[in-house]
Amino acid sequence: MEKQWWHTKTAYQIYPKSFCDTNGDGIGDLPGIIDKLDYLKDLGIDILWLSPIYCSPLADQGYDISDYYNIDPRFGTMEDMDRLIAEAKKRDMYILMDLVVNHCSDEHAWFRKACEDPEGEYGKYFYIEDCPDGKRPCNWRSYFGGSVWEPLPGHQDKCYLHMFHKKQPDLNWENPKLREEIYTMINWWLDKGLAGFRIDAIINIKKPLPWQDYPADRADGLCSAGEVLKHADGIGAFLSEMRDRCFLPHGAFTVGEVFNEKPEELPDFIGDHGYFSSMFDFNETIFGGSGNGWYDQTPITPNDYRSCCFASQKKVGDIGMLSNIIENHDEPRGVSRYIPEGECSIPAKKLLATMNIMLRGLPFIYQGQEIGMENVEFQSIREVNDISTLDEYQVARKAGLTPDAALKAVNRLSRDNARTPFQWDASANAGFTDGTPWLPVNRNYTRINLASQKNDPDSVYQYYRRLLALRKDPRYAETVVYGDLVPVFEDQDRVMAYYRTSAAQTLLVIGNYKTEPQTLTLSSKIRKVVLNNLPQLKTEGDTITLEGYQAVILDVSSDS
Ligand code: TEU
Ligand code: CA
Repeated sequence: MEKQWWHTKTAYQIYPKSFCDTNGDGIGDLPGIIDKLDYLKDLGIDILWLSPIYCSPLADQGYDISDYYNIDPRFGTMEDMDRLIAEAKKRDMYILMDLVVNHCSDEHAWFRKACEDPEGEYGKYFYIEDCPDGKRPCNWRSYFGGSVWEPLPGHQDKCYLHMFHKKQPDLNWENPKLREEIYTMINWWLDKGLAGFRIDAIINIKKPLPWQDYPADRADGLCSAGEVLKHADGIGAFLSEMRDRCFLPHGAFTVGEVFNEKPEELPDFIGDHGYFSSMFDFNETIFGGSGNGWYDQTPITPNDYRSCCFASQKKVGDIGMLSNIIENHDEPRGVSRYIPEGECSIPAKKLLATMNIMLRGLPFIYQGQEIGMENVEFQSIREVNDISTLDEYQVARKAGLTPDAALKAVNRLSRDNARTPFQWDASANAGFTDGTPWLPVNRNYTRINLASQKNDPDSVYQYYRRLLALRKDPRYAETVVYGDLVPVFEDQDRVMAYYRTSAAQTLLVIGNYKTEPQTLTLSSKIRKVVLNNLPQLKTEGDTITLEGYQAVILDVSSDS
């Protein structure tokens, strides 16, 4: 694998709406992000991915774009955006925007023109079909529930496709004119100085045509979008065209949100000349999923988490670099998901950080992860904002769960868990806003906030700073960034351990994922304890005893 400038970097996802509000309207904004650049630099962050801030009705929190060339006034102005890019550059930081081009908003001018003249030029930017008597072209289910077909406004005998929300009409990538519009927009942003993009739902842009039903997987007679994706071939033509027309000429960094990729396609996706620079590892997030819905998802155990991480590492090997996460804006908080209920201690949060950040690949920290933010606890479905969660609540209720059981089931996986405001301090609204936050702050903000951790050497925040620094420490960087990953102690219950090996060095990363101590026999001498989430490490001869949720990084390089 060829070395790239971004391999040594660390990335951070900002969900702008919940990051920092500077004008008291309860919505995070660009000036708030600029104010926090030094905080992020000090944390050890190089690359910033901003979830969408383009003009949008926010039906799907900005993933429904009504103008690709303008910043939504709720987040700020284009001058603010230019200032953010410039201020980041001054700090050797890089800005990624979210590229959402599987669909746009139904309030985009293109869709409005399509509704005026479905047979005209803009009608061909979308998938518009004749739907006499409401008959739908196929039985696909939207990610947000219900049919993917919606009556075209003003044309009851026609319908349009939306894989996501009905306010997110899919763009027709089979239309070269539409693709040209997209490439022009991408290059316009790259010419403004963006370092690249996170690429949203991009695997959805290729539909299996002509329209056809697939076996229904629920009583509603529909089939999942995931099932549809299995039948779509030829996406490479679009992705390679986008790479060659946009990303390559700008040397852009791109990370794909790719689900359901075909294993044999991996080199095409993230190899040296792949469509993208990297793609997220979602193996852990999709574990235990059920076609019946979130209520039926099997919780992931520590041993499952270990297996998922190692399977992804094995699958990718030296083909390219994965982007590793424990959470993002679509997922529950990682510490609430990957640490068993009742065991979510500070050492456990640090252990999870160690296990994930030390994997081979680019770490993507999600805002608030660095201070150990946890899931919210909904008291009522009325507290829920997320359209996906609201849909899954109805799915659970239709499956027979009581209101309380359905709420508890969707709370575990709700996207709102990651969308509550960043908890800066213990003041009103956790210092996020002087106004009323668009989504209530997690009630635990007086216990979990940055201010209480900033100057505490034993805090989760300070541990993240030490952990991230290893990627830039000349003593360890080559091994941490490029070292092979070799699992070890895989048969030891609730121990996650792996070597990171380079020509000159071997590091051993070990986590005791139990509350009780575990003793392990090492096959190599400990040269140095590089990092420890507890003050001490018990060793005796070639054994070590890890306390409950103790994680260590050991230099076990041989003398030769
Ligand atoms: O998500 C794409 C997606 O398919 C999964 O994340 C998931 O199925 C979806 O979030 C429903 O739970 C991307 C964005 O990350 C997400 O926030 C948007 O809602 C979606 O695309 C549509 O743009
Ligand atoms: Ca604001």
